[in-house]
Amino acid sequence: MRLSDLEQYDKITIQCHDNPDADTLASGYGLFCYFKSRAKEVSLVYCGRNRIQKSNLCLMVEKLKLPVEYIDIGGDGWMEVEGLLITVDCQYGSGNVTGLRAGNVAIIDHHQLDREAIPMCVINPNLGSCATLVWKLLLEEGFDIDSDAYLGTALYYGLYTDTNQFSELYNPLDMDMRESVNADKGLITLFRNSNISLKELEIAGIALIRYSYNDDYEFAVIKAQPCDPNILGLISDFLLQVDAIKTCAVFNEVNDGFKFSVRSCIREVNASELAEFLAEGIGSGGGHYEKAGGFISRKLYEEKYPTLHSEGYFNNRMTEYFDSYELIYADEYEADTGAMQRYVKRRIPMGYVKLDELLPVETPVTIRTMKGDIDMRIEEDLYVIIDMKGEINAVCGRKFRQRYQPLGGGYGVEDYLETPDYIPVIKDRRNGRDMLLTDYARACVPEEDEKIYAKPLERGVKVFSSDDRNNYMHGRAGDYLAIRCDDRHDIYVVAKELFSKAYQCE
Ligand SMILES: [Mn+2]
Repeated sequence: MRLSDLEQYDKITIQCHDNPDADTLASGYGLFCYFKSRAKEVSLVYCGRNRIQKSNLCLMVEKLKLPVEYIDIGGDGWMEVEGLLITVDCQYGSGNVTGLRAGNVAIIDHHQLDREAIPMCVINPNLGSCATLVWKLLLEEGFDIDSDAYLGTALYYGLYTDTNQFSELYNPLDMDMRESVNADKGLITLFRNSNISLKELEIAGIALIRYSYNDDYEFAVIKAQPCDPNILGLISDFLLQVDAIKTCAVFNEVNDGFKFSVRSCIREVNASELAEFLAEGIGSGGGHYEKAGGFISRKLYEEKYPTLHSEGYFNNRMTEYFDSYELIYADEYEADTGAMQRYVKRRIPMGYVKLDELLPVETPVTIRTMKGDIDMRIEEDLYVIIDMKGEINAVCGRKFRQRYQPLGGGYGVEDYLETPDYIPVIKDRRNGRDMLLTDYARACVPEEDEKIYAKPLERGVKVFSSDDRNNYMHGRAGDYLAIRCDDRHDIYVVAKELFSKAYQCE
């Protein structure tokens, strides 16, 4: 569905969820601006027991002149809206949005699907904020975000609050939105510093004295009282300051599940990956190396763990995480290659871009992929290889000519990328201009001589290579541990699904 599909309706009501937060208000306002520009009779509303009272939200409504109206329909009352009803940052029929009645309903949201999908909906649970989704929908229609003086600031603030001050931001589209909108930084600073109430200060204080601690793995877990999710980030940042605590998770219950924040200060634990692990199969999580967060859906949790209480779940799952892998430091690891098979890399076509043909030497760029950002400067004779997962790998010209052979043909995204959720983008940091790397790619194949020893992993590993001191490669049971035959300390992990496609027995 696109926004223009909804233009068949002349009367449109946009409904935020009850107890609105900055994200639902920003998203609603984005839609409001759009339909207004299409000369629709449009209103932005919310219901529920409480009016907006949090001081940052009152400021947001006032300073950004948000035309949001409160509809009081009482406990058992109901109201019918004419034309089209759009619920934004929530799903029609869910517990957190008081049911207005309408003949035609659309949903625009970034939470996990709560019930059956309806025909008119756009739901993308991988995004950090609904504001990002609305931004994308607006761009798809060619709508000029800057045509409204406040919209950029609203969208930016929506993302800011929904990702714990950008610290739990992990989707590349979210990053694109943050960088491209015009936000009034003075107003953002004002909103940001009106963020917690005295009551929340107390919640944070009580939470801090109720930690549980695991001294084998040096982690702490806290369940906080119901509170605004950004308080979780605040508590976990503080908790990590404790010398005995190397990683932590802080969570609480929200309407439809659990929100959580994760922090890590050791290189052996990537907070983003730990957050993903905590939400695996029942929600979504991610973020950065040191700060991350996520959401667990109550419905999925109760199906999977009908009798386990939430503190038990978080503590067990943290322990499971630490039990689930072995640490491999590549430069000192002595592999038992006798127990491994020899394989040779198949010659699968991939994409490559010669970067100095794309941008002048010395240009600072960021290459953004689904796995994260890579900052670099364009160098002479520098290449990037785009693998079938859309991940990129920078190589110098000498290595490129040694290891790859250009095919002399073009590069079709459909032919070479397996699941293009997000196509790698190269950003020129001098002017913020984005280019899709695949638009400039040509095809190549690896030379035949890459030989490895490999074996399927029985349990997880984290491989620390000597090239990159700060990151690790994570493998799970079933993935393959690979060691280059010509360099026993060049150790890496190949995902299970990729291995048989990329390697064959020698
Ligand atoms: Mn949201």
